[in-house]
Amino acid sequence: MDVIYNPDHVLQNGKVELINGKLEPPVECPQRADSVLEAVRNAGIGQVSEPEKFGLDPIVSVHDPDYVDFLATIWDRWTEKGRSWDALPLNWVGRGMRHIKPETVDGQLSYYSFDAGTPITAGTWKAVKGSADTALTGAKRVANGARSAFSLCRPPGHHASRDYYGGYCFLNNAAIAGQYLRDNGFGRVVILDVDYHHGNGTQSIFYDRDDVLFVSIHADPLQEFPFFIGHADETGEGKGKGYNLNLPLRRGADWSVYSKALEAAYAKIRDFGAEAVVVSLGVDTYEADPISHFKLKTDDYARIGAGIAALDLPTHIIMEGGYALDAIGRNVVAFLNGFEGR
Ligand code: OKP
Ligand code: ZN
Repeated sequence: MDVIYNPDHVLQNGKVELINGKLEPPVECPQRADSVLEAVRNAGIGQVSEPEKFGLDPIVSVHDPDYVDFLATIWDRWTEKGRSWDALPLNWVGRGMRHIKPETVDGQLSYYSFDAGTPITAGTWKAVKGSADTALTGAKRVANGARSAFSLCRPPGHHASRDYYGGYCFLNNAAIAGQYLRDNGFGRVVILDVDYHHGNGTQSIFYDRDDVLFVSIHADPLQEFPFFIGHADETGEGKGKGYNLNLPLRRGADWSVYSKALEAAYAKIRDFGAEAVVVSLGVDTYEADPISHFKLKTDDYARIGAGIAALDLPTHIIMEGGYALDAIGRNVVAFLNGFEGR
């Protein structure tokens, strides 16, 4: 299958990430995508190409234009204040406060974010826009008839919602790709999110819609980031009622538990009558992932890939998380080979 890779991802290179109360080197680092690229090349998965440039139209079809403008300009506004270090927010709306957009740089960082673990740097916007273009390029190939495509997106996207960033995510690559498929010939699209963390952004973007089904298998929000969304009783609203399926699992989930959730996901996708699948592929469900607590093994990713292939639908695979630097590439290759049946 075709692989889309954006060399500009290296421009998202934060100096620090707030982890467990300490400022540490970010786990969401450029080496992640480079190690996946290397493994994919060595495995001969397919032709690797750079993304085409799409304008902002397909981005603002799922994101608030003012939010996109904020992302594109915030670094300049931050540095105009004489700050040369990573831009981070400090506080958020608490219960009873009002979500009115402040005028200042610091106020707007708070307004448009939901965590302090997602640094904005000089190259963030360029990397983020390139990541969205990577997703759009893959989506275009699938819309043009490809059986599958792999968009090696970095930074990831599934925590970003219509108008906020967080969880290392700024633009929601999977949502942008899913919307692109909707706008280019596919009536019903499913986004299947197998990242360890709940894809809160994707869920929120499509929560009131019946044309894009969101299905997610993830760590129980009672135990894991993003903590305040991702429960099983979130099933959609309005005409989107019944078009959101959360399958939260407790810490320690291994294949015996995980595979049952996958079966439930496949059944829902078949019932829905999906015409195309977007996979939010996180390999942070791996047993040795440094920030996660599931117990999947490398061979399990081949099983997931094969299971998704058996849905027999045009499939666009999009990279999300995965932080065990020495294993991400191997696990992604296992998934892709499993999908291809080799
Ligand atoms: C992004 B993706 C770990 C801090 C966790 C947020 C995790 C974002 C994961 N101590 N910070 O879903 O892989
Ligand atoms: Zn994750």
